[in-house]
Formats: sequence, C-alpha cells, structure tokens
Amino acid sequence: MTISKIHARSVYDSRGNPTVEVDVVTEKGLHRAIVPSGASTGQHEAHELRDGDKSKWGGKGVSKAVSNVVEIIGPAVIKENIDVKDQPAIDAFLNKLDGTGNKSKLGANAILGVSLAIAKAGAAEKGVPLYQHISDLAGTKKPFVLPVPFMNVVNGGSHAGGRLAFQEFMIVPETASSFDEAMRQGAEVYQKLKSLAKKKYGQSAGNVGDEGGVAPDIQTPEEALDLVTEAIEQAGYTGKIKIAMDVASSEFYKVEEKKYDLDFKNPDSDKSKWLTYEQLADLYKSLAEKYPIVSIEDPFAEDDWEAWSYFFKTSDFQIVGDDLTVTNPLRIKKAIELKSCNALLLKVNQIGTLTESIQAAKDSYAAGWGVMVSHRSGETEDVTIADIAVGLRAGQIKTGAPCRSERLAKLNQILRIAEELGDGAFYAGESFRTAVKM
Ligand code: 2PG
Ligand code: MG
Repeated sequence: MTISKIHARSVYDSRGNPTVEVDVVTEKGLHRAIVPSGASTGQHEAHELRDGDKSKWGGKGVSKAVSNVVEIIGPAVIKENIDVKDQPAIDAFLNKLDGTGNKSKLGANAILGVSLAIAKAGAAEKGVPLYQHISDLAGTKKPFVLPVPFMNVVNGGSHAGGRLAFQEFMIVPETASSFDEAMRQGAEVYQKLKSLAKKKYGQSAGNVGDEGGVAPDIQTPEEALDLVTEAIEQAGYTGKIKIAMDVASSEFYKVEEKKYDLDFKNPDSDKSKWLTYEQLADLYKSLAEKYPIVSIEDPFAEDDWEAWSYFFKTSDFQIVGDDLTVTNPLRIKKAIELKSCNALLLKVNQIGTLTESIQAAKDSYAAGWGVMVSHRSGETEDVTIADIAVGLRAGQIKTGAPCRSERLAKLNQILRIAEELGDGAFYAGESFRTAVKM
C-alpha cells in the first residue's frame, strides 16, 4: 500500500515539446502517467509550468516541473503515507502542498502527473482495471457505458496551417450498434475523406494537422462541412453519422472590438468582415439547418458570457463549454447559473487533479449536462482518458482522428475495454448526452 518511490522525467509530446512523465512505484509495480498539453488553451486553465528559458526548447522546457515532483511533491507524498486508493486524500494533499488557487507554485503539469500515476497505483492495489477504480471513486452506476468517439477529421484553427478559422470538424457515429462498429465506420469515412481532400484540393491536402485530421487550405466552414458530408456519403453512412464542431472561438475573438475574426490567421484581415456574436450565432444556425450537426463546442469566447446565454436560448443541440468552463467547478457553477451551455468538455490538465475532474463531471451531470472527455492537441502514448471516459460513464470522448498513434492509443484502449467487458457494457450511441442515466 505504501509508495516506495516517486520519480519524474521530461519526455516529448506529439508536437515535439517537452512534457512531464511521472513514475510511482509500489509493491504492485511501476505506475506511470504522462501529461498532455494544449495549443488553444483557455486563459482560466490551471497553470502549466514551463521553464521560460528561450535558449532551450523555445522556453517550453519542463525541468522546473520535473524537479518539483522529484524534490518536493514526491518526498512529501511518501512521508505523508496516504493510502494510494484514497484519491480524494491524495489530491487534497497535493492542493495543500501547492497552496495556490491555480496550481501555479508547483505547476498543474507536475501535480497532474502525480495524481494520475497514483490513481493507477490505486487501481493496481485493488486489483481492478483503472476504469473500474474511477467508477468506484465517482460512484457511477453499472453497467459500464462505452463512449461515442467524436473523431476530428478536418483540422483548422490553431491546430493547422491553412486559413480555416474553426478548429475541429468531427464525425459522430452515434447510430452504430457498438463501439467497435463506430470505429469501423469512422475509419472508413476517414479514408474516403483523405482521398477526397487530395482529389479536390491537391496532394498536400492529405497532410494532417495536430489531431490527425486532414488540413486542406480552405477558408469557410461550409467547405469543410461539404467535404465531410461527401466523405460520409461515399462511405455509405448518410443519415447515420452526424457532425460536431469545436469552433475554439476564443482564438479569434477581438476583445476590444467585441468581434469574431474568421480570417484570424491572415495578418491583413479585413476588419469590416469581423462578426458580432449575433452574426456568428446566425451562421451556426444556418449551418445546423444545412448539415446534421449535433454538437458545437466553444461557439463563443471564454469570457463572452452574454453571447453564450443568447445562443443557448435558441438552440436544441449540444453546446459544449471548453475554454469557458476549463473543467473548473467554479466556472461550471457560473455557466450553470447563467444558462451558458449544456455540456462540459472534461480535460484533466485544465484543472490538474483526478478528484477535481471527477467533481467537475458530477456537477455537470447534476445540472443535466452532458460530459465529453477530451485529449489535448499535444498528446502522448498515455491512455488514461479512455479509462476516465468509461469510468465516468461520460458517453462521449474526443481524441482526434482515427489517425496518428497518440490519438488512436485512446481509442484502441477502449476497444480493449469493450472486449474485456463484452456484454457487461453498452455503447452510448444516440443517448450520448445522457449516458450517465442510461
Ligand atoms: C480543444 C483542444 C483539444 P487544445 O480545444 O478542445 O481538441 O485543443 O488542446 O489545443 O486546447
Ligand atoms: Mg475546445
């Protein structure tokens, strides 16, 4: 039950930037976690500690965070001798040790690595899979529910080089009969999409963005949606596979003008074309009439609360808060009160511990919201979020395209879980927004 060693090192994420890896050793063996990192990060996220020394890795080194684990957190946690199965006590201790509201002293990346590695140690101690341990911690009911994979097949925004402002166009295989089948459908559509993109926009359009989706140099959301729609049709899934978007609009919100710039990657962007939130809301409504859109994430900027409430009143699809809510119970509370959205994007590194992430999901469920567990654009081979999605009964996971191993690692892990659970699990399917109650 006791931890004999906590060690950390700097490894590399999928964009080639340094990130923190933590090893926790107990009698049951070695338990390891690697921390992901975002590009379109919300201002209100917990603090990711980077060295800032521009002469190395452009300032992105994590040697301070690593030494905080090795020299401060590790020795303190071992000395405290907390039961590794007691995740709330572990995470409360980590928060106390840090002592700041946003984990800026020790770094959310240092703290999260320890929190997740200890969760794995806790599961091993109990002799159960990680998703089972997380389900116990969250108190979710059984049987297990396997999430719908929201697969990001066209990459734009800050995740790709082209002009496209909206960040993610996802396919949603919600009518598949099982998770395995959803994966097959998604993979088939993806292959069609790749050939189609090359045919329409030239060979280079088959190159992929940070999350494995194609990244043709197109400009409008309609072009992207037409491409996805055609790929769905060619694969034979019209009417069966739906579409979701992450606009990530904080990336192109002009705070002073209170406007949205859909040409934000162009330094000579024409200001007269920038949109008010009402105009952007109208654009979403017209897109939702034309395409089978079931979910829109971050339609408005992280502090444009008025826009969120305005849009919420008139839409019946899922509206997901990411930069708005940053997996933070205080921001979630505000969004519930102001009726800003009806789903949470859950990213463990936005808040920095497993216990607070579980709390964020529970608060969201209590308000009748959906929960989508999410990767970051900078990812690794760590698959913890797959177990979190199953353990929390989230019913939805987004972890990129069915392409690139740091994305597929999570989806492959769910395939293993599906096989292990067999008839002991349902696929969330069309009930993805209310999977917790299935
Ligand atoms: C998002 C994410 C993940 P990032 O905006 O939802 O897709 O991107 O990790 O860059 O914040
Ligand atoms: Mg997002």
